[in-house]
Formats: sequence, structure tokens, C-alpha cells
Amino acid sequence: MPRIPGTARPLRLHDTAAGQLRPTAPGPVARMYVCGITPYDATHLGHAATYLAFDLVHRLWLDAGHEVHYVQNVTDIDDPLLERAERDQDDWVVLGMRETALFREDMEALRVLPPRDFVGAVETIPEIIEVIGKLLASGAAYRADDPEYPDVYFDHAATGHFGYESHYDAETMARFFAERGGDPDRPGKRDPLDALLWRMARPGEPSWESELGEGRPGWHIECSAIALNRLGVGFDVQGGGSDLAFPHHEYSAAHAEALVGEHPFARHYVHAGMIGLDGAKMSKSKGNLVFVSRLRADGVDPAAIRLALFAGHYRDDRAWTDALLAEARERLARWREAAALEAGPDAGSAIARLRDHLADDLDTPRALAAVDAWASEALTRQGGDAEAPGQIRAAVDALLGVAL
Ligand code: 5CA
Ligand code: ZN
Repeated sequence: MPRIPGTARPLRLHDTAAGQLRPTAPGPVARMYVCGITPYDATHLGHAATYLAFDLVHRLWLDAGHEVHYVQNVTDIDDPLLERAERDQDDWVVLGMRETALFREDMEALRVLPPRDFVGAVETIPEIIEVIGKLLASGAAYRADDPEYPDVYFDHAATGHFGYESHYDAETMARFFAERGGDPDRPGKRDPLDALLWRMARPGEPSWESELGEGRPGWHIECSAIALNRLGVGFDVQGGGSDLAFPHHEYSAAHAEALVGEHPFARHYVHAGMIGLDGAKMSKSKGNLVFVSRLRADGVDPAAIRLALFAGHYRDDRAWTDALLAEARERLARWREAAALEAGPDAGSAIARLRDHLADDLDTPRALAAVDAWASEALTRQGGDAEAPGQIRAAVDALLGVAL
């Protein structure tokens, strides 16, 4: 990241568990886990928006002088991947590798700073097995009452803190659990809200040998194990889209807390809003997608994609439209024109406002307005400080990830 004049502000972020903005307070090494993709289809603008929001967190911590240990998983074994492979007569391993490679290309094109650890579920299966073994031993997990398939389930009430992260009422929990990968009606469970940890091998499904019996891992335990083993408990930010607040982040936290006997799993739970198209959440299962790779192939500048997504606040559900992209391209052209001038108005106050707004729960609409104001002044009143255009270029590059 280029160095920029002035000083960074401490970053405040909305914490879903607290229901309010709270300062992040990382040590010398800031620790962040962001839930990664399930690689059965290409990266759409909803995924991109979420990873761009956390890219800003990464950049703001670097600006404040922290080292950042950023971990992201890839859910490279799960039902949606197997279902898509089956539908398309594809090999699930090949499908996962192909889409993961495309995701990495898209993120690189968008100038998302990469995680230090980018870890697949499959390569972590030995870690996951060990964690599940410990949960069984402590009584936080149990075998389903089913002689044919004694799958391992998590007693959701094991920690005594269940619900603290998402705060949903029982009815909403039941609905989201059923809609988002849960199995409330599975016979043999002690409670409908208990979550799958280890699924015993079924004919025709991929499976791994283990002391738990041959099988494959559930979803939430993957992120618990990957995060705990790399960041430890009490790391700074657990992130993802708002669709992960429940059940995924609630259970990832509960599994990890039951395992280590400490609370909380993460100090902040940060959730990005959903990007929609034509009035519905953009999702692989609905098929209403705009892919980053499609836009790139059409010659769209990735910097314009960043600015289009930053034109809205990361926590707001919002729509992707052609007009949004057109406005972002105009803004980018204006910024580039102003930043290429030989001199401009003082950059110090514009950079200060940029930092203030971003540190205030990533208020990108205001942050962009601060750069807009500098650019229009530079373009209307020629002359000024010869250092200013270079300083603005450095600040926009470092803090927003946009090269002018
Ligand atoms: N592999 C899991 C997380 S462990 C998963 O949710 N994968 S995903 O591919 O479905 O989503 C990847 C990330 O993009 C998640 O953080 C998810 O919350 C986010 N996401 C998915 N759809 C949207 C959307 N329409 N708008 C914003 N973010 C989205
Ligand atoms: Zn996850």
C-alpha cells in the first residue's frame, strides 16, 4: 500500500452481536476471518461487494500501522457443490478448482488484498475431524439415533450463549435454519436446531476415512476449525454477508466456544448487505446473477466496479443497475482527469475526510463525496499545490484500492 500523509483514525464497525457501532481494537497483528465462497459458480457482484467491504477493513488497519492476519476459507465440499456437479455431469473436484481459480482472478482484478491463509475445507478435514472428536468427548456433540447413519450433531445449547450473535427470535431461527442448509426434520436429532458436524458416508457421496467413521464434514464446523487453528479465539473480526449471521456465524461461534470453553469466538461480527438484481437477492440458486468475470470480459474497468459498489453503504441491501455502473465510470474518469493535473487544491483536508468517513463504519458514500469535492475544485480552479494530485492518487489507491 502506498504511504499517505497524515494519520489514520481508529476504525469503528457495526457489530451484529452488540447491535451497534463499536471501535475495533486490534493488537499489533489485527486478525480477521471472512467466510469464503462455495465454488460451484462464478463470482457475482454480491460476493464481490462483500469481499470489497472487508478489503476496506484490511486497508484501514494497514493504514493504521497494524499487520493484518487475514484468513478466508473455500467451502470446497458441501451439498450445493455436489448438486451442481451432478446436474452438469461435472466432477465436483474439477468444478471446485475451476471456480476457485476464477474467483482468485476476479479478486486480483478487483485489487482485493489477498488473505494470508486461503484454505479449503477438503485440505482441512484432519483438523475438522480432531475438533469434532473433542466435541463428542466433552458431550457438546452426540450421535444421531439412527443405526444406519449415526451422523454427529452439535447440541446447540451447549455453550449457554446460543443466539448472542444474531439475536433472532425462535421462529426466525427455525425459518433461517431450514432455508439455509439446516435439517430441522432429520429423525434421530435431539433438537431441530442441532446442527450437523459429521455426515456418515452415503452411497455415491464423497467421503473420508476417520475415527468418526467414514464421512464428510458439516458446514459451520469448517469455519470454526479453520479460524480457531489460525487466529485463535477472540480474533478481531468475523465477516461475511448478512445471510451468514444465522445460522452460519451463530453455529461457527458456538462450536468453537464449546470446544475451547471461551467466549466470544470473535470480538466483532460484521455483515455486509445483500446485492440484488431486479428486486431479488442475487444468488446462485436464483440464477439472477451478474458475474465479475462477465463484466471484465466486456471490458469494464474493475476500478469502476469498485466505485459502483462503494457508491452504496456496505450494510445496506442494494441493487446493481446499469446506471450505477455508468455513474461509477463517469466518476472514475473525473477523478483520473483531476489527479493527472499538474497541481490541485490542498489534499490534506480531503484525505482527512476520506479517512474519517471510512473509519466511521466504512461510510463509502461520504468518502467518495470527499474525493468528488477535491476533484471538482481541482478541475474548476486550475493551479494550487503541485504535490496534491500525487497525494490524492496515493490515498485513493491505498484506502479505496482504486488506481487513478
Ligand atoms: N462458503 C460459504 C461461507 S463459509 C458461503 O456462504 N459461500 S457463498 O459462495 O454462498 O457466499 C460467499 C460470500 O458472499 C458470503 O460471505 C456470502 O454472505 C456473500 N454473498 C452471497 N450472496 C450475496 C449477495 N447477493 N450480496 C452480498 N453478499 C453475498
Ligand atoms: Zn464460513
